[in-house]
Amino acid sequence: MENNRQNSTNINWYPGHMAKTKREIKEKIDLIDIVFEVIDSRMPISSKIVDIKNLIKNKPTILISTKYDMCDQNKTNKILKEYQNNGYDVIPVDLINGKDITKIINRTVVLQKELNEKRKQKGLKPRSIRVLILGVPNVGKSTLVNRLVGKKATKVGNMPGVTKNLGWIRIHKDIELLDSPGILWPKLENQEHAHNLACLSSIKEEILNNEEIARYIVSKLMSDYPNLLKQRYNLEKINNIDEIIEEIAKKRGCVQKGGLIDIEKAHLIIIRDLKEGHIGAVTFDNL
Ligand SMILES: Nc1nc2c(ncn2[C@@H]2O[C@H](COP(=O)(O)OP(=O)(O)OP(=O)(O)O)[C@@H](O)[C@H]2O)c(=O)[nH]1
Ligand SMILES: [Mg+2]
Repeated sequence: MENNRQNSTNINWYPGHMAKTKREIKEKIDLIDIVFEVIDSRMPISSKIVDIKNLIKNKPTILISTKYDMCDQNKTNKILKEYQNNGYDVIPVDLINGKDITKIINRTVVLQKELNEKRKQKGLKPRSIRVLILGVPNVGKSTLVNRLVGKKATKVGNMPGVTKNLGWIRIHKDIELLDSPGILWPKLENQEHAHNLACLSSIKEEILNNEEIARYIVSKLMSDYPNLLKQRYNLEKINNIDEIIEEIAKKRGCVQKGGLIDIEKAHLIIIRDLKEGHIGAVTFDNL
């Protein structure tokens, strides 16, 4: 795979506002009981924040794997199984369909019971469990909040001493959610993970140009999903990235004035096709 990639930029991107986000999460973390850590099923490894454990002080975590409907389930299941083997509570979800939300609620209620069992032993009264949602950009955090909130939710009144500027929403009689999810950026130390994030999430604009993203997508499809690549663009042979992109450009009528091939337009088509799921169900991480 690596060999197929030509002229690839070394991604070394860590936005300045990350320090601020981390500080905000540190402020919030003592107010919450559990974390919904959101990852993308099409890249369950690349979209997971490596150093999250320190940040969330080992709070119990439910790993919510979004966009399960868009992923290569065989491949993704193996990775999610590995997380489970490492002690994670994992729930794959299709947030567009929304029926998986009940699983998240049920699992959270179990954790709430455990929390109150501990409180009881300390002589404390039972209370709702408080949840913070965390994840990389574009992973589905807002969609998840909207699904959880649904129509029934009500704003939670100020809790003395804890809320000040934070808004809590009651999403169930026993569950309260911090209304603004935390956005995290991975460190992008691993170049393959960085490229996966660039082509499957929304952070690409800042770190890679369209040509590089499109070329990476084609190289990844060549190695992992050659048949999907052939089918989508009706290609006979797929030996060389330049030839493939040129062929896609021709087939999609990407021509400039004077008949020149508009390769930039082809790049955009490839990127959009992947993003919108037109190429098929894919997972770009491998165990
Ligand atoms: N097919 C599918 N699409 C999803 C799913 N979850 C989220 N999406 C889509 O993914 C895109 C990003 O979702 P958001 O909820 O805006 O993601 P976010 O994490 O809040 O993004 P930022 O606020 O930019 O950090 C939207 O177009 C959603 O419709 C899912 O389970 N399946
Ligand atoms: Mg959002």
